[in-house]
Amino acid sequence: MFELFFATGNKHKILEINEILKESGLDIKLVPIRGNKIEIQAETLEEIVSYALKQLKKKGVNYVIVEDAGLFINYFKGFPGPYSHYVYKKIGNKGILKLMDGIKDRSAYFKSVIGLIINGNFKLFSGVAKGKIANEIRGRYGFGFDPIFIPEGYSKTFGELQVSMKNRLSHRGKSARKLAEYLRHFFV
Ligand code: ITT
Repeated sequence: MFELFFATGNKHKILEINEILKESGLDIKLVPIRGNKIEIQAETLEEIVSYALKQLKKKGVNYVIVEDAGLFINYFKGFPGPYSHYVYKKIGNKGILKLMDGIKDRSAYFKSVIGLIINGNFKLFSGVAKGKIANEIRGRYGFGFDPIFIPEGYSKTFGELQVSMKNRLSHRGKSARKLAEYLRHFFV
């Protein structure tokens, strides 16, 4: 079994990406390394991930992934986007619902960018899930903004979907499948 480091402090991300790797038939185990994702404030997830990869390479980590994700609300021109972690910590789902109070355009999307270092090379894989902000908090699965995000074509929130179903529709499911596809070609 090949061990691939994952620089994250978020256990839900590990669970979700692990499931995709397993589904793809890859014999890869994600090994979390905490406190190694050095985040900068930047306008795009790609910049944040690329910076984190450079720092990891400087530390001599050769096989590693890092992921940055965010919720982009169209009415607010993409806010909180790359600031999602901070905004979630400060105002949470209740705060977002309050900001959206009375706003008709509730369209939003989640985006995930996974960065990989393999043999010293950098690769980025991204995925987007379109949907809308719910009117209330619903569901106990997942994490973060999951209970207020309804994926396009569905009525349930991500918070009401189990990991396997969220993975079929989600931003991270999409970026992780691209990663799995790349790794499959790399190892075969
Ligand atoms: P890292 O250690 O990997 O950075 P994190 O939780 O800080 O973990 P991010 O910076 O990538 O993750 O994500 C920013 C926030 O966006 C995160 O704290 C959640 O509140 C929210 N978020 C990201 N992906 C999400 C998802 O799939 N479902 C719900 N909320 C999500």
